[in-house]
Amino acid sequence: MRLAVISDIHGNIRALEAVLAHIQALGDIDRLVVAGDLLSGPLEPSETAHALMGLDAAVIRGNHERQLLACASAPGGESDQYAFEHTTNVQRAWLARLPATLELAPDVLVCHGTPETDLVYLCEELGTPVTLATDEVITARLAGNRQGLVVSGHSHHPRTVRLSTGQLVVNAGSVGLQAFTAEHPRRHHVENGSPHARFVVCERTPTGWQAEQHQVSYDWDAASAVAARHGRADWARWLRSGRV
Ligand SMILES: [Mn+2]
Repeated sequence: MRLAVISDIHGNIRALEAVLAHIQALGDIDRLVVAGDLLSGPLEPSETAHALMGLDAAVIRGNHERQLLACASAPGGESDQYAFEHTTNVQRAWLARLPATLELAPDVLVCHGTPETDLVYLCEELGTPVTLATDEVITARLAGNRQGLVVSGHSHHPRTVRLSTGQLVVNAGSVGLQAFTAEHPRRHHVENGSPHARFVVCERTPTGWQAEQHQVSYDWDAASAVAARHGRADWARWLRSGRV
């Protein structure tokens, strides 16, 4: 079984299209998985929703899908509000139907953050920059889930972590945004050091699950220009450099 896992697209249609073309060219993929944070950001949320809704893929929601939908009752953060205002009712109804986690096979769990919350990084400790959490902490965050492969997103930090339980915990990284600063629950930042879109291919082999992390070129200058045009100098910088 070979899974292509993409996550944290954040409305970056150019990065998404480049990654989907790359996956198509790889061939031999049994299932495409999308691990949440699909649209929020100052780019092209509606075009991204349209592309995702047309895919034959297993899709879960992230924290930003919840936050985007909550903009219906109260103003949200800048990125969620922009995506809320630039998507259709049909697209938002689709978001509302997405599950928070998915057991794709008896030995495969997909979640956005941890299995219990979409707001906590599964593999990282907050700081500037974030660091790798200990084996014990990651195992505790799995809350008894013992699947051989656990795939997440949320931190935008591609990782492959083998736990002492034998489980492989994989972060798909982010298709759409390679660096960011966040204030909650306390100030931290992530920076991957290049603007390339990230995704991962996970394969079940006779000796267990393996992960191949991929980096894909796309027109990040064009994406950066869209962010700048929409008043987000921070996103413009993050998109073109992969640094905060
Ligand atoms: Mn995200």
